[in-house]
Amino acid sequence: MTETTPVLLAGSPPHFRVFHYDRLESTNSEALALLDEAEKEANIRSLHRSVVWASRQSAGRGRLGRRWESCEGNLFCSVILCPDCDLAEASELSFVAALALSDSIKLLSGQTLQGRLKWPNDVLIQQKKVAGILLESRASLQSGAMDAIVMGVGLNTMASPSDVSYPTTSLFEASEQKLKLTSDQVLPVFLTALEQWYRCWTEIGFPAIRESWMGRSEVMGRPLRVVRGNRVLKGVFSGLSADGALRLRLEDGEEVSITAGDVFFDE
Ligand code: BT5
Repeated sequence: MTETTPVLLAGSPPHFRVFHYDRLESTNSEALALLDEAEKEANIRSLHRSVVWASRQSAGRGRLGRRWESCEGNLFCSVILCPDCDLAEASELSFVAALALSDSIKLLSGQTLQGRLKWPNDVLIQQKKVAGILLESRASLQSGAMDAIVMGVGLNTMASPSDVSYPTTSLFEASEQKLKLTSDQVLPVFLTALEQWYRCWTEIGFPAIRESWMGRSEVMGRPLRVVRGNRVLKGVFSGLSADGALRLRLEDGEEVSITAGDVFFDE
């Protein structure tokens, strides 16, 4: 853990405290380390709405230990949240983050780019991945119950890697006007959108998030392949279930709920 003090970021909503670092291995790891420190002083909740933001990231990670290629100039941040709920409910926050990213893309591009959403945690522009979300939870050493969520967000603003298995893009590459946005311009916009969707989640509830997410889904009604380990399921996306699982209508007409896996378009 590196010592740092909160920075004032123009345009950031007042509810968030942003800690800026020049370079980190992973903003998620730093956020988890901050939580470990706070637990020693029984002070976890003091970190609610703290944001770890790094200008450079050397070992960004995705789900299942995958690598997140962190190209220079892109946004890397992790938001600490302590919602009053259990872990299953807190996993809905990845849909909250995706909606905030999609709003941010629309706003930052002057409505010229659309961030479409792909289950479970991707944001796409023109069917290429522009952002990823990694939720990690922390359990209290004493009670074992979840006491905080780290919402890691990587958004390709300036560049995207070409040597990964899925097509990728950035706001710069995808926009006709070749948008050049710095992460200190992007982060306040994302946090403002996140605050709105977080409030929607806490005050109205997941059904509203689910509806909005489905409205922006890239995959509704499309033939998909869902891969989990060695298992491959083929079918058509038929929506999100009440708890955020992916509903897939299989070729024989049976409908199944999938809680984890990777989705590929099958066309
Ligand atoms: C994700 O995982 O998409 C979550 C990525 C979260 C990264 C942020 S950055 C800030 C915070 N700190 C961290 O350490 N992590 C978070 P997953 O669904 O497993 O997708 C990973 C896959 O996306 C890789 O295996 C590649 O195929 C692809 N990929 C890697 N880097 C990419 C990039 N920059 N843009 C688009 N796709 C990428």
